[in-house]
Amino acid sequence: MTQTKPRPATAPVQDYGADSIQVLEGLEAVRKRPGMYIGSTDYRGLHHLVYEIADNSVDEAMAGHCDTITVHIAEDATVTVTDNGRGIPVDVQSKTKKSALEVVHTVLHAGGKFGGGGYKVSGGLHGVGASVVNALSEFMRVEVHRQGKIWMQEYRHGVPVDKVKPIGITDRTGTTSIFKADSTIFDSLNYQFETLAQRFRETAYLTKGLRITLTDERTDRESTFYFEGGIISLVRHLNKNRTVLSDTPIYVYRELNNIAVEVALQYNTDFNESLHTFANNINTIDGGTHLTGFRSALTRTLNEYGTKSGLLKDADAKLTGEDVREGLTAVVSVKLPDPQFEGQTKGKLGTAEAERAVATVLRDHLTVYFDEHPQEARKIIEKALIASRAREAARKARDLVVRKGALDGLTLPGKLADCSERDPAHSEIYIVEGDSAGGSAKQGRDRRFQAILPLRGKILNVEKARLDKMLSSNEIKALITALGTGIGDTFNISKLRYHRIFLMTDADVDGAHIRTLLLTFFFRHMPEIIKEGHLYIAMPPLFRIQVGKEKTFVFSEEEREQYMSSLDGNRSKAQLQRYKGLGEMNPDQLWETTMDPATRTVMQVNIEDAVEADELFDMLMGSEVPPRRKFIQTHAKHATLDI
Ligand code: 0RA
Repeated sequence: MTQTKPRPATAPVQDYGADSIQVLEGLEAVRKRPGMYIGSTDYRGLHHLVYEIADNSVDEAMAGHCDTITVHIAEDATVTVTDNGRGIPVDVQSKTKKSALEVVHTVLHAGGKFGGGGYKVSGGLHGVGASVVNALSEFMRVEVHRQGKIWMQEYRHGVPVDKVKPIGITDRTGTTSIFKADSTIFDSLNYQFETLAQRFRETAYLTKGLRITLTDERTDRESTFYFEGGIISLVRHLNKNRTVLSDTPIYVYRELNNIAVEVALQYNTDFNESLHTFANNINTIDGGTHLTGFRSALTRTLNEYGTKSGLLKDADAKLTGEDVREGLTAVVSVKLPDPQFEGQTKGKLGTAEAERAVATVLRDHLTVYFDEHPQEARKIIEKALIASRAREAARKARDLVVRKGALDGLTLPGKLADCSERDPAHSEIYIVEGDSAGGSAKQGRDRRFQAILPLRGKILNVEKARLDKMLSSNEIKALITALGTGIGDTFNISKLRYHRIFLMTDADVDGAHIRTLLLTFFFRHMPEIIKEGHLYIAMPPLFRIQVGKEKTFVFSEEEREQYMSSLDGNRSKAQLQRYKGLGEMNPDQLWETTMDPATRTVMQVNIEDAVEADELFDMLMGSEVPPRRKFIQTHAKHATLDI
């Protein structure tokens, strides 16, 4: 994350006291290595600035002093965050002889110094505070309404222009921060409304009663997020297209040993689990101790109630965790002082105490709830029992298939054209729709490292089907066998035979449908493959434009228009070819446009966040086309691969 762009150094300040020198050194450090403080200087880092400032206001809301936050993006990429909290303290501290407001905005990690107690969102993943945002902004201005006065300070590249001064009187309290990110540090100042909106929507769900409004002057868009029920609303939202077992989600909020535990859950008639966990409002996509506590309490309490009530007979073996999570939609949110995050992406809560806190709170609550709602309890236990029996049947079905050697990767499917390379790290597989496209791909490929698996016709809807039913599909069986990983309990990613898996389908509606089904299959049954970055979408072009010897491939009508207008006078000389489908390209063309690592364009599929991925299913499975396009745009990033 080295910076090469020239940019102004921090300007000198009037007062050269030891504190000021330290401050300057701090700001310089941030400006020299922004990546160390905010992760990157690409669009993620840019959006991070907004979250840093907004999260301070969310902390104020969590402390119970603020219920409205507005975020505004101006035409010139200036961002304004306003809250109606108590206002950042402005009093002069005896030690530094500076206003607390100034200290927060100029000293690294000064954010947590006051307002002790209370849980902080900031201080989480990158929680670096206002001083880092300030250092990375060409301009910042903070206005505090407090004790009848409006206090103000401005900064350039993090350095105060003047002291904190009163500039007027007011009858309200709150903080307004205005900043413009430094364009010499960030790749671009192009904020994405949807990216910000998604994050604020999630924050609003997690902070009951908080209203967050996002406005965008560039596009005149405005969204307000307010969920009276907090995570109850989130569970209802996640279940909105599903048939639920009871109308009202089960909900508990309780603080135990300084850990605030909030859980909402509701069963539906589907087979999938939709479980989302948060620690201090941070989405812990890899779970952690709070998740473990949730799971163990749920399984244990259901078994206890089942036995006590006679719904579970001795003949029924105990319900397993998998049984009780079938068709479960749940949100677990904990808030705790100083959370520890683990794992490569810091997406896993490590704090040991959270496990017992969640387990105790949930178990106590469910025990009372089941006693008071025997009908609801009965429905849940019956559903888990059905799941248990179905799982047994599925296991038998799988054993049968496995015993026949059908999935073990030893007997590769007949229609797989394998590559000669044996090292998975250097092997690729193209999963191709249809036999004719499969034929072109087989001829066009580099057989040394590229395998082709043609799939034919409709692949069954894996979203709705249970494993045993899925395994009756020859297409799915061939896919699993070719990949080599096995499936279900026996899935083992280390056996993956190709580290790059490309879904190659036509650019038409049928192609999109098959791609959706395949994506769904991977999301639901082999998520590790996506998480580890093995899954890609091949991008066959829609047009070839040739001017003289120069060929250009474009992927949409808009791109074609754009390219053609850029040709000006040469436009008449351009030869345009439209590809109707993969099968229509000859093997050479398919190689050149879609398969040659030197020239192809591919999209890597990634699960940005589990909530979105979960919502995705309704969306992908629905008939609405625009949201599906959006999925492709936002969840798959363009990448050109080299071998
Ligand atoms: C600590 C103490 C007090 C206010 C805040 C923090 C505070 C910080 C931010 C950052 C953005 N908006 C904020 N709102 C409040 C005040 C304590 C008091 O008034 O007694």
